[in-house]
Amino acid sequence: MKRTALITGATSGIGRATAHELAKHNIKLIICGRRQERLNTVKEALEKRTEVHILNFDVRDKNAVVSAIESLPDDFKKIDILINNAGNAHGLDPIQEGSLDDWDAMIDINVKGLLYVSKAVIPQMTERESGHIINIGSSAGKEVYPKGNVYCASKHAVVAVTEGMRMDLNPYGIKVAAINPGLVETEFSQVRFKGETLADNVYKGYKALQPEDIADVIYFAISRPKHVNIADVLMFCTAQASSTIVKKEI
Ligand code: NDP
Ligand code: 8X3
Repeated sequence: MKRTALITGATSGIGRATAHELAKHNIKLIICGRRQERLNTVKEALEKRTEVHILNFDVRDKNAVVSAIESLPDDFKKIDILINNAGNAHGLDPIQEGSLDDWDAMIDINVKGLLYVSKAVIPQMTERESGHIINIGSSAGKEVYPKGNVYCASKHAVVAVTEGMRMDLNPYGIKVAAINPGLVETEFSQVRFKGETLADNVYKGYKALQPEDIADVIYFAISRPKHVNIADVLMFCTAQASSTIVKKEI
């Protein structure tokens, strides 16, 4: 039987590339995000390969999360794979200059949003004693870098929540994984720098990871045999050795 995957943050970057990769493999998709037009465009492209359902909600809004999951039509209600990908960095400032709004956004979206969506989906997985949850963490969840403070904290939390989920869901045979990329060329830096030209320089002078590279690894993880769980992956582009070491040709 066809599996169904729910992907948060499917309007852009890693989430959108993952939706395309999974569609190639005939997995039914529930694509989520806030930008309705983007969701429509992504759905239209994916429908050539698989069935697609759109959920438009802000992961920060716990009532909206619950209503969205409850609204799923019968043929999309059974979620086999949950990909908690929605998230961003907001700002890159020393702690003493950081913006409270940016901090709220990162904690509310990257951490609390991931928890809300998981809470809405996990009960059906525990009931069936099967399922696969993939949380998109970051190299920033493994290592703190200057001015990364709250974004790094949010991604450290994702790694911790992933480990906690894996332990608590172990009796139910549910696979839980964190995929932790380094620099990936997406709209991430546009969001982090609020569209400023600073964002244009982030991926210059080297070949960053592409969203499709992360999608490949996600598909690898979800296509392993039942007894194999790819529990934790750290991915860098070849030019990157750590959060602060990137070999650039300028
Ligand atoms: P993008 O900015 O390209 O995509 C972010 C996605 O998250 C969009 O689809 C956006 O959809 C969604 N999103 C953001 N905020 C919300 C919200 N409040 N409610 C619902 N959806 C939301 O960035 P990436 O693809 O790079 O980021 C995806 C994930 O990968 C994030 O968790 C990020 O932290 C992580 N990551 C990124 C890296 C990078 O270098 N790019 C490296 C390591 C990890 P919409 O705006 O339509 O709601
Ligand atoms: C995104 C990678 O290095 O900007 O999580 O934190 S980084």
